[in-house]
Amino acid sequence: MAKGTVARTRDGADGSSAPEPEFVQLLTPDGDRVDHPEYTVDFTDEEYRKLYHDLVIVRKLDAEATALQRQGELGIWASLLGQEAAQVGAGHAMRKQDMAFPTYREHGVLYCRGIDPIMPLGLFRGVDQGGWDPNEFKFNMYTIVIGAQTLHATGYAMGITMDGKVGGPDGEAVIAFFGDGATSQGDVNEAFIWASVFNAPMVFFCQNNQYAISEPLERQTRIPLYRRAGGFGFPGIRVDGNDVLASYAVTRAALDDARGGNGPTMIEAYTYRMGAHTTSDDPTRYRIASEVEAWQAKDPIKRMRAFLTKQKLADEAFFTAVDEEAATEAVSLRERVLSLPDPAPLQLFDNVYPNGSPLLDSQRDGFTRYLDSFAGGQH
Ligand SMILES: Cc1ncc(C[n+]2csc(CCOP(=O)(O)OP(=O)(O)O)c2C)c(N)n1
Ligand SMILES: [Mg+2]
Repeated sequence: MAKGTVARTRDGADGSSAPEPEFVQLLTPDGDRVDHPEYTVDFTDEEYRKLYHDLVIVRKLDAEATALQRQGELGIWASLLGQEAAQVGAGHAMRKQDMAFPTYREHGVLYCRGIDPIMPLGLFRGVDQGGWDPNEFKFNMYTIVIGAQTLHATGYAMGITMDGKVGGPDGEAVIAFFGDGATSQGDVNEAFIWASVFNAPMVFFCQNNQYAISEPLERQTRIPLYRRAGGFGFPGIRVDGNDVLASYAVTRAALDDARGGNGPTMIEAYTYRMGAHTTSDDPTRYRIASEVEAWQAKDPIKRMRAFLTKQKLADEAFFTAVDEEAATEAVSLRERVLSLPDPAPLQLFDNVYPNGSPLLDSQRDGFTRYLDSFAGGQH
C-alpha cells in the first residue's frame, strides 16, 4: 500500500453482494439450533411456541394494516415485514421495568409490551396522536423525526441513574430503536456520546434493514454499523436480525448489563425490509427482485417453524391454530379500525401543553371562528 493511503474495508457494507456478515446466530435459516460461545437461550417448550405465535400474529396484523391503508382507511403505514424476529426478540428481552423508545416501525415491540395493536392504527388513521400511555406500558410514543428518540432515551436513562435505579437485577434499563439511516443523524451520534460519557443504562438497538427509504446502506457507512460503537467508547455487537432467539439473547444480555451499571451497548440487528419503506413508496424503483428473493430464504418465521418442527415442539395442529388465531385477530382489528370515531376538530389543541399557552389559546380561538363561519357552525 502506498504511504499515506488508508485501507478501506467495506465488509458487510455493500448489501446482498457482500459475503454473509459475521453475527451472533442461534438459529440457522433452515431452523437448526447452533451454539455461540457467549450467548444462549433457555426457553421452555411453551416459551418457544409463544415466540413463534407472536411472530405470526405480528406479521398478520401488519399485513392487515397495509391492506387497510390500500383501501383508504389509513393515511399511511410503515410495515415491519421481515423485521419481526429482531423486534419480537428484543421485545421479549425487555423486563417489565425497562423503557423503550421506538421509531414508527416498532409494531412488534409494541405488541410485546402488551399494547392493544389498534393504538398505532389510530395514529396512522389520523384520529388520535398515539393513544397509549407511555408510562403505563413503558413504551414511548412513536417518533417520526429520525433519530430524535435516541436523545430522549438517553436523557431518560440518565434520569434513571440520577434516581438511583441502576445496579442489580431490579435495576431499570432503556432501549432505543432506530434504523440504519438514522445512524447518519447528528442526534444519534450525540446520544452515543452522552450515553457513553454518563455511562447511561442504555441499549441502542439498530435495525439495519439495509435501506433508508431508497438509500442503500452503502450510502450511510463504510464500516459495519456495530463497529461505530467502539469509537464512542462502548461495545457494539451484530446479531442476525432474522433470528428471534439470537435477538432475544443479545438484547437480554445488553439490557442486563445496562441495568447492572455497566453502561451502554449498541446492537446492530442485521435484517431486511421485505416491503416498501411505507405505503407511499415503491421499492421496485431502486432495488432488484433477486435481492429480495435472497432474503426470503432467511425468513424469520419460516426458520422458527422449521425449528419447532425439527425439535418436535409443535405439530401441524398448533401451526393451524396460530394461523386461525391470527386471522381472527386481523378481522377484529379491521372492524375496530373502521369504527374508530373521527375526533372533534378542536381536539387538535388538547394535550399539547399541560397548562395551555396563550399562543395555543389564540390559535384555538381563530380555528373556532373559522369553523363557525360554515353554515350551521357545527364542530
Ligand atoms: C430528521 C428527519 N429527516 C428526514 C426524515 C424523512 N425520513 C423518514 S423515514 C427516513 C429513512 C429512515 O431510514 P432508517 O433510519 O434506516 O429507518 P427505516 O425506515 O429503514 O426503518 C427518512 C429520511 C425524517 N422523518 N426525519
Ligand atoms: Mg433502514
